[in-house]
Amino acid sequence: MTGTRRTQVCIIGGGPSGLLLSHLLDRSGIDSIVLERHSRAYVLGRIRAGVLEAGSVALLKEAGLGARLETESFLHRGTYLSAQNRGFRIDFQKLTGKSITVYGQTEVTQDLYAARDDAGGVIIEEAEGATLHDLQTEAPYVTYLKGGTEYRIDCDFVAGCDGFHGVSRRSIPARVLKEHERVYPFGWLGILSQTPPASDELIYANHARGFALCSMRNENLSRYYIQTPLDHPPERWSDDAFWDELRRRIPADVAEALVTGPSIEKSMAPLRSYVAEPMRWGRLFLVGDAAHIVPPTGAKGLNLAISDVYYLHRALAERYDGDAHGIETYAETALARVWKATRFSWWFTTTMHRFPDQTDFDQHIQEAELAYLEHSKAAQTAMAEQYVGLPY
Ligand code: RFL
Ligand code: PHB
Repeated sequence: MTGTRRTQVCIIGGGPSGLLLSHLLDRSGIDSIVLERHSRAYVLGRIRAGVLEAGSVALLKEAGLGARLETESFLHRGTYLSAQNRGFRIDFQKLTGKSITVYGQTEVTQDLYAARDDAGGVIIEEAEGATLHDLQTEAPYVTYLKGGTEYRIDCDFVAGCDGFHGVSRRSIPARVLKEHERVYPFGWLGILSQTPPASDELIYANHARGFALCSMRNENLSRYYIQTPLDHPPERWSDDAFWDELRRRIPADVAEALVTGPSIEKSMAPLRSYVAEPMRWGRLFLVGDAAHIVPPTGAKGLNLAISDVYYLHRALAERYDGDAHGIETYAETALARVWKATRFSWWFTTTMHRFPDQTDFDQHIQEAELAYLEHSKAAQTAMAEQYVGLPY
């Protein structure tokens, strides 16, 4: 064994959760090392979330990460929902006093890498085989391989920020770990295209042929999704077939004006709701997708990762000031918010998608739910309050 070093918090995973945690800890004078399995280029190449809650934006700005976010993001005061090719609007600003911000996860991650570089933060890329040891003791450590050599990091705490397929959650013994899961019988096929967005705000469309979403990154970069069966590989869908199917599902006037072009990225994402408990085991804390997954319909995944990081960084800062209450209650505090967002994402997913065994009755129920949303201020307020993000 060569190369042992020490840090206060060893962070597994250099996605948004891990980088943001490292950044916030640094601002509280707490030292950390981030271990990332992939290269930075790979992490930045993943096209994922597009929507930030008002609370996420406020946190990023307060943490000094607001420069590009301020100038390159887009404030959306509402969103459109559509049922059977007819759209209506939910006015977040009017109903809740808050808006959401369109700013890609890629941009957030890029800002975080830049901030860590400026502060001299340690991010070890292409770290393979991370293994977590002695998590139930006061002296946990992590080993990993880089370039064929094994290294060891001694630390006070380990933060598992390594996403759904990471090693951290699997380090909790099966007899302790409780998993709650719903897997949906469909996926989202997404494309990115250098075309002006179909609409000034997002459009979530329910249709008897399946769900569709019109989203965007900027004035000339659009992101679209259609619900497809899980066994449809992206290659099966030509660009033309994708555009034709999208047009069939969205409001008729939007479909007519839709500007199409070649896709510059095409990928398929399965949909699941998943929550693991506990989020703390000894000196290990699970954060973000490592602990929970929501279907993307509510745009909650990245935002939940950010709220977990907020709770954990505050708890660790208090702990280094001599108060352990925050780390003892981290799991409970984070999970309370996670379950509310899990419920919202499940509700929005089941309301908007076509299920393979869906009956005529089920379709009517969905349409009635959307008609109620269209005309009830109470229903719209409940939806808007959750979409813009519950407080933390
Ligand atoms: P990530 O981003 O998966 O990062 C985890 C990192 O850990 C690394 N890793 C390891 N490193 C070292 N050792 C190991 N053994 C490791 N195993 C894994 C990985 O390489 C990776 O870099 O988790 P994190 O940081 O918790 O962030 C979560 C978000 O990425 C995720 O919740 C969102 O992308 C979800 N999501 C959305 N969230 C939103 O808030 N708004 C949205 O609009 C939204 N849209 C989406 C989404 C996710 C999507 N997909 C593809 C799942 C749209 C889609 C299509
Ligand atoms: C996206 O732009 O990628 C996006 C937006 C809203 C969602 C999911 C994904 O609910």
